[in-house]
Amino acid sequence: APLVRREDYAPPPFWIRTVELTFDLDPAKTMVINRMTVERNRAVPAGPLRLHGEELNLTRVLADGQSVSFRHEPGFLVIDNLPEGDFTLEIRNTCCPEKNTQLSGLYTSGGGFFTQCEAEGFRRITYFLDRPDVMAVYTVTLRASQAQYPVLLSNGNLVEQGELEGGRHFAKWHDPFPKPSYLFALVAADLVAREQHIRTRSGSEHLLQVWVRRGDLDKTEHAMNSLVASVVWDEARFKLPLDLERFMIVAVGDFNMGAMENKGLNIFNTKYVLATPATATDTDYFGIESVVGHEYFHNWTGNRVTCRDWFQLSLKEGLTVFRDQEFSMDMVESASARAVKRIEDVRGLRQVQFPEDAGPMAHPVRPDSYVEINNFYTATVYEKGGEVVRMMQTLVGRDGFARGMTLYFERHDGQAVTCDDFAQAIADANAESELARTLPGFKRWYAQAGTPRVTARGRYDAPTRTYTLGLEQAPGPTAGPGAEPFVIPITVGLIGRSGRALPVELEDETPSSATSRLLVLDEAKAFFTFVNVDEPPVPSLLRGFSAPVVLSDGLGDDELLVLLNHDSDPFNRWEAGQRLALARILAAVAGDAPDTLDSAFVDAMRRVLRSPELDAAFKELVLTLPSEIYVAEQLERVDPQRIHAVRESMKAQLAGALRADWEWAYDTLQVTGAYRPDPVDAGRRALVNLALSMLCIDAVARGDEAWPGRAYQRVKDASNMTDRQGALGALLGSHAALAKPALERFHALFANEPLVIDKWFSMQASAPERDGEVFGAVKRLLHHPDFSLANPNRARSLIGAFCMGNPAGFHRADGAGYAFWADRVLELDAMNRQLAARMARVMDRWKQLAEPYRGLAEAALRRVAAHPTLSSDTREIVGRALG
Ligand code: DPP
Ligand code: ZN
Repeated sequence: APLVRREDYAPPPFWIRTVELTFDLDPAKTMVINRMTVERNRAVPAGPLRLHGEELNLTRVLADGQSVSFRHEPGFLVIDNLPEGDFTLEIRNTCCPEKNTQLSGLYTSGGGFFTQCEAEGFRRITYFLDRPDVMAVYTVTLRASQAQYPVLLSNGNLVEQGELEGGRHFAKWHDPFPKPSYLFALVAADLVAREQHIRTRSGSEHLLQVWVRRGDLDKTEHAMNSLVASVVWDEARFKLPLDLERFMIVAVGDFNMGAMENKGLNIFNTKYVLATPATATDTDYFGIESVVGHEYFHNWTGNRVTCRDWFQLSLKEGLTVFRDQEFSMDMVESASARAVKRIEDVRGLRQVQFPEDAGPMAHPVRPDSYVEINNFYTATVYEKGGEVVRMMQTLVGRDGFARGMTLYFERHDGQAVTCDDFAQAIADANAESELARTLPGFKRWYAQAGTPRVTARGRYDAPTRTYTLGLEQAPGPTAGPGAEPFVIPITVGLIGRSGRALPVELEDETPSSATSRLLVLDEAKAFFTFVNVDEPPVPSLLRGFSAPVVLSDGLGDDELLVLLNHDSDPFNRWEAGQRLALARILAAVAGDAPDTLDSAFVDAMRRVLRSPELDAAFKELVLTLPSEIYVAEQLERVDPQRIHAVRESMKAQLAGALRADWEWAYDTLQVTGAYRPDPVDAGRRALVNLALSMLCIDAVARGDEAWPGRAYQRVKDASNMTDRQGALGALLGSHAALAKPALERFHALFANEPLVIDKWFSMQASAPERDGEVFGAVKRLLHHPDFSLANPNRARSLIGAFCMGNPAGFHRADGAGYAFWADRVLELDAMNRQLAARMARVMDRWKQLAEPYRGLAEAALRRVAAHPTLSSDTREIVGRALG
């Protein structure tokens, strides 16, 4: 497959204005009639009509009712001799949904038909200009067996339905909004719906539906609540109403992604719909809320205004990630719970996006080229893109950002536009803002890859009571030659040694009592002088993680302890604790210090754990050591076994040194009463689960059976999945003998709950490795009757969880983990290339590895790359890794 370049974008020579699709649905051979009205785009030179098509059987082509000659080119149907002017085009083709293991286009799952068209799946259904700047109005008729497929859904509004002869029936849907083909969807299956009628602020009435398989209806309440909350929030915060009579969510068990925002007919992975307290954890509940929100918010940011081309993917994804993060934060009451969400989001960014941005797949938020667009649904486009939008909001303020959104929709509703158009609208609505002042520089966030480094050094001058902060930036190593400075918003505070917040007034400013403020670093280097500073301050920089950069401020333990104990910014408070831990792990990994923890650190952790002011959720985040992957990212040469050994040892020390404190937490913080997935209860459950895992680690080390016994009991009789999974994790994490019977028990309880069986696989695959036990278990689980490579959730739960989530299990000195990876990627590649390419990314950072890992990893990569029939998706990933 050729490289596609952003600079080669050209508007299409034809527009397709309306599409009438008729489907005769049959798993083995579905017939599609596709009638289009086509207009010539007179702004570009005339040429043949080149329609995308993939794995289709063409049966007929008529232009204005007459047959026309056509030819096939790889991936295209080419029609040369078309009528002058505008015309209708009718195409008939068939496809085979039951053989569609790629899960892109029209496929079958659990006896029903489902579609996934983003990014380029529509061309696997019929021939089309399958590109997002071609927007058409769709009318869709579905015909199928009434008994097997009683529910027939497509985008928009239901206009007609009825019976046909031969036990078949039909439904006709019309979507009044022009849309790109990637937003087309259909569903034909035996489903039931939870329904809710709502009346919005503006008084309009709508029907909301969540469609699931029979038997899953009792698991849809949270998804429906999340949908209602999303509708209310978007109207309240951005004045963006629901624009359809009917809004549907459909859950499907085989799905490559989390969910898909098809206009009016969102299709979701069951993982982001189905939940009961017995089957889903707090994390699952929050995940459902955020994904339901995300897809709903796409209705405006993505659907009403869409992307001109796929290089602009972050236009909708970065913005919609930002919106779902804001939604989740607005859904909680306390500032502390907002901060917890922010910390979790940043932790995810650093764990996944920072490594991506430093490795072979590094690309700008708006990429310049790709081979397979599916490979660019990345943490950079999504999460870093979300951070870019967040920085815009920081630079123009929350109200200013809302004004910018309003202008964006005034200008671009109904259009397919670019990231530049978005930034311009936000800046133009805020002409006096720092964003407007710095816009050309700010847009480098879209153009330059790599995580920028910011170095900060402060100097206090007692006689003049001033504090001068020098800030310097350098682009990340993957930014490319000639990278120019970024515009970096840095929120700062100054804190006295006793914890007092100091004023943050710059020279020549009118005095203010503010204790937090924004600095904008838009050059390579700048100095800021604070006045009226009564004592040498500890700087609290990058509060709330105000920019996606790596900060080096040179603070030592004493200063970090001041921040950990006193910072009014919860993010930096957490960060200070993580940095204290990270410094100790890194020193021990380097062999510069023993891996024994000092009392200053242990006491600080105890103070946090015992603090009467801090929330349990926050404590749990502070008391969790930085992950092995995050530690690895700080190093030039990575020995995953050494990192694992040091981290496990420090965890065991925290377990032992704080035993009485963990016991206290376990005994006093249990949640009683009915399960509610709110942040306060969830925080308590998280801390109790951490306490239990620490107590089990300590007990097993001492040969004490009591805590593992309690954990086992909890696996048997916990009243919710969060506690049950936490207890099972505690047994697995401490290598307790009771882990095995607990696993058996857990499986027996949930044998008929696929999403819980996914957890059962992934918990075993990500358990801390010891003597190859986990790897052995993973290999055995491949042959478990419940395992299937064809189901993406199941494949991810075993192979993904092991290769990505278990560095010490995966990076073996004998290379067997890499060989396992290569075998699975090749098996998957023959079946589902998107999923295979995703799994292939495990090896992104192989060049960082120390020997013998590095050489063995390279050999496995070369074996995959040499495979003769490798998909272009996986080839692009391994090619970049080796290149
Ligand atoms: N389904 C993916 C998402 O919502 C792609 N649009 O982000
Ligand atoms: Zn999205």
